[in-house]
Amino acid sequence: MPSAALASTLPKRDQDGFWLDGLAGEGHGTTALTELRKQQLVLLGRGRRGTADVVVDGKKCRVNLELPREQAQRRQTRASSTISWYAIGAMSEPSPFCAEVLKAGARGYAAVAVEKLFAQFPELDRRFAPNASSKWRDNLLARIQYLAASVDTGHHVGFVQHVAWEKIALMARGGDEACRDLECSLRVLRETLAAELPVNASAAALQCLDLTLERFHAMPTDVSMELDTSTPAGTLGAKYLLAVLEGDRRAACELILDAAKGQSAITGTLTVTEICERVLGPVQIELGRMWRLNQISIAEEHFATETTQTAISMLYLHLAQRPRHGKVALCACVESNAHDVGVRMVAAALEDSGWRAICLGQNVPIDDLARAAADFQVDLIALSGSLITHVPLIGAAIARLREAAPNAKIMVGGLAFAGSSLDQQLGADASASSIADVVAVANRLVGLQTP
Ligand code: B12
Repeated sequence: MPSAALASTLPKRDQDGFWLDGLAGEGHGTTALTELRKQQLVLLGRGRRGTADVVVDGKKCRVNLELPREQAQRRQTRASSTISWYAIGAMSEPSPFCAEVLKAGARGYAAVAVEKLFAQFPELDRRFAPNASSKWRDNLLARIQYLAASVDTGHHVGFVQHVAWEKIALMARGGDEACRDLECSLRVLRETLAAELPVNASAAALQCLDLTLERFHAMPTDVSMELDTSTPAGTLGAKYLLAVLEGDRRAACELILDAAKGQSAITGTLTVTEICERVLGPVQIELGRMWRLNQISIAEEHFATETTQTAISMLYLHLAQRPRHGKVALCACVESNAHDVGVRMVAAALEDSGWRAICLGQNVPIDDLARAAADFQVDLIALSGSLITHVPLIGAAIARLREAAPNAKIMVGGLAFAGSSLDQQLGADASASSIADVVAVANRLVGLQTP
């Protein structure tokens, strides 16, 4: 389904030159219009032009799949006038229409792009055997989804960052050749979308790809270590990581618990919040770096993350025994986000300072989130997103939560928000980048003093 944000802006009369025969009149709600729009997008995504007959709400309707030329040109001019913004990494104008077209036609575009890619670089078939084309189809499909999320939010830099992440991972696995494959596939994707996307939907996607390609060669092929072993907390993190990589969960957790109990020879006493912020958080990021550089396997990353989750759970018993002030926070990752270490740390930090935190963890469907917010009568909702693809869903969740829990304040955070103003764009009340800031910001939002 199109996002709630898009659904709420759907025009009754078509502003893009589509005519909504039979549905634009009285008695048909947003759902029917949304469904009609979806069918238009699917057809456009498949490259259909002219008109088509579709059935919506039991009624046969004719939709126009051609746009008036002047409107399309005006949109393209407006979009291209914002190019200079991308150059400095600022936000662009969100293009939810482009995003919907991309999502609706993603499989088709990926298939066409793979055909072009293999026609231009026939050796890929041999190098990626067996099932070379299906591997590339999956790869391009995922890339189109990241692209859709970036144009949806106007945060084109999100796509650039994703490709930069991929470039390092590929460099570590296949060297220069793998990086060249990535660049070629992006060029072919651009070619494909330039030819296949409806003219009024292409500008944002092409600009995002151009920005990425422009920066491709400047993207690093290596990344430096996250843990700062010149500090006691960094040294503790390094010892913890070593114990984990040796497969010794108990030794790893004991190191962390010793710090919480004031028995660590390395750090002395650390609060739960300090352990999250200065020890376990950097360890997790270091794990990501090691995986990216092909130094550890997925199994090792999973075991380490699992151990970190255990450590966070054990720390729960060592929270400061502050009296509760009565405010309640709901902490969660929206659906499709599997990264819940950060949000668990947010919940721990809030609990540590007197909040009652209800942490729902990863991948929470929007309706259930809304129900929980209403049932627990929460004062604050903290939503976490790690990838750019999580951001549109957080936008949809905020819209839904404003109805379900109108008095609750909403905070967003996580890797996907780093260095952007996406929080304001989505209509959140605040954001915070570090655990230390989370409590101060949360307190301010609900009118509490931070000690
Ligand atoms: C562990 C991990 C996983 C685990 C997660 C398990 C779990 N239960 O959490 C698994 C294996 C599931 C996973 C999957 C994927 N991952 Co992953 N993952 C990581 C890794 C290594 C660590 C994440 C973590 O624990 N970070 C530590 C926490 C503490 O950091 P944080 O979440 O940013 O939270 C901090 C702040 O952001 C803030 N915060 C967080 N939430 C909130 C909320 C609020 C309200 C506020 C105020 C603040 C706040 O507070 C925290 C403390 O400072 C990162 C590497 C990295 N650099 O982060 C990659 C990473 C995030 N993953 C990545 C990717 C690509 C993926 C996958 C797409 C991989 C794939 N091809 O399948 C999937 C996507 C899954 C999905 N649908 O979400 C990339 C993202 C790159 C990009 N820019 O697009 C990264 C960066 C990988 C890397 N090696 O560098 N991943």
